[in-house]
Amino acid sequence: DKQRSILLDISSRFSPPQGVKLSYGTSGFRADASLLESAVYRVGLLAALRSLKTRAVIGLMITASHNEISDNGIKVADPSGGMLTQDWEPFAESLANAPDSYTLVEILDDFVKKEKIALDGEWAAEVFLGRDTRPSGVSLLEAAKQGVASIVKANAKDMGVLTTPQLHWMVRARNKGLEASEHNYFDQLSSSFRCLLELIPQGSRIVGTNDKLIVDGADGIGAEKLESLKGLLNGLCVEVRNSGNGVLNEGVGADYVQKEKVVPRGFGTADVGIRCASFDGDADRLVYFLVQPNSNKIELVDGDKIMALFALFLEEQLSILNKSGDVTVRPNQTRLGIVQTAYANGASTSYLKQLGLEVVFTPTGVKHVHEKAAEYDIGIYFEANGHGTVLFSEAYLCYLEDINSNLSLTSTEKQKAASRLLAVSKLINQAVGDALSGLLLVEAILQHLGWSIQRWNELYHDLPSRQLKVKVLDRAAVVTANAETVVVKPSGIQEAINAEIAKYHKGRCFIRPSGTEDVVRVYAEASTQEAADGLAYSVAKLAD
Ligand code: 16G
Ligand code: ZN
Repeated sequence: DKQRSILLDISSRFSPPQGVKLSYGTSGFRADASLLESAVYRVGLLAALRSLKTRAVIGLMITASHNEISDNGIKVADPSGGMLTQDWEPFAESLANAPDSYTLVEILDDFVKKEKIALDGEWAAEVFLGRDTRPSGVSLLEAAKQGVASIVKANAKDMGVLTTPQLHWMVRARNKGLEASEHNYFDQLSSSFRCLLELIPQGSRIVGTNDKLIVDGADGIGAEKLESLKGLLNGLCVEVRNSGNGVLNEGVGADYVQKEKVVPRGFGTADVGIRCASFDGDADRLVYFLVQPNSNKIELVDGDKIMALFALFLEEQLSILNKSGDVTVRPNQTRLGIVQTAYANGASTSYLKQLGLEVVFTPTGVKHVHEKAAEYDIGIYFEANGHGTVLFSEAYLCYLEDINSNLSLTSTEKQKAASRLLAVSKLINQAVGDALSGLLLVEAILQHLGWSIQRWNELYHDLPSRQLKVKVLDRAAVVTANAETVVVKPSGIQEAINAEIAKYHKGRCFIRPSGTEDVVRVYAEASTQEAADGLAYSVAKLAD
């Protein structure tokens, strides 16, 4: 038939590279850009089918995030704006690795039958495409378009050069029947930020000349977008550095700053004492830092500490809402959940628990933490690397709207708290972690509390930690349980790790297979840096 011949024709122009097996990992397909054209074409096909199946807009983002500029990658955004459902990942993999067009079409056929997808129904698929600033993105975007165009009942819409979270936001907005342009995105962020500033209690705003924020844009797309957003913001003084004149992610960006704990390119002793932040290459990660005097070291304010700040602020609003006095307000029912991974610094976990909060753990990766956070009225997740957000359930948002519009409430404080929470739900990206919106929320909360970054950083002190990676023949040989904190295979290893941990005060250590590289990762924590290093190195030997 027509569909089949179109598929055979177009797909034959995108043959896969010889001898390369791609896997759809935690961040979709990622590899050297020269290897990706056929995979990207095929993910275009998948996205069109996903759209037909869900009868909703699907997103395709071409980016390799914090990886070097010669790499690229592709990720799918599901109708909610979240990650592609895990059930479809094996399909993505078999499509990408099909050796030729005939096998490809056969795999597609089987899948379409199994999933009961109507290729010639009424509904036309729609796929939003976005890419970051990588030069290879231009031709890869073209390949993705061809993929979508190979399904007769599908249309691709090029949304332009975007941050990853912008594209996810657009998919989510459109599927809620809302307008989904970049203008709408900027408008929502800037107006909810303004709203939070207007609700700051009298007298707590920091007034001072030392109030500048400097942002390292990783020479990527986030820098460009922050420059645009800046024009819409009052009450925030931002200087953007590394905004595209240097090489993307080279000695810059959130991943570099968080892993190396040194200043990014373009920063130095002139910045000592100033509040600094860093985005990664596609602006879905955010960390803050302080430049140290007389060295290239930094004091890192990581994702865990951003989470602690958010948790503190949200908890404050909830306690205002839950104060007794108004029968109309449901007391103490809000379920606030904090979701971390094993990489969260132990000091952050203790701090959050001591605030009386419920802290739960999941395996590494956005899909796991996001899914868990979505189980609460308000769920906060952050990975130490700076990826995270705050999710609000629909039911809880309705409840907040009710309070907000309830004129019989005696307490305007309660209405203000509800308004703040509503503003947070609009500011912070409900689809994925977003450096732009995360940055604005941090800034609004610091102003609300009247805090400097130094005061924020004092919330707790990180335990010294060390991360190592061990190259192994088969990382899949290591199998973990309990949110990656315990090794169940090969047998005996966990006992040996426990024996090492027992030698250290406040020792904690785990190993896990990487989801993105052919390595096993080791994480260790202890009361001193020497001890953390010692523990990490001795456990790394066990993993070898
Ligand atoms: C990916 C994940 C990130 C995780 C990292 C761990 C997404 C979108 N990104 O970048 O959340 O922290 O992988 O990498 O899920 P690893 O498995 O190599 O340690
Ligand atoms: Zn990223």
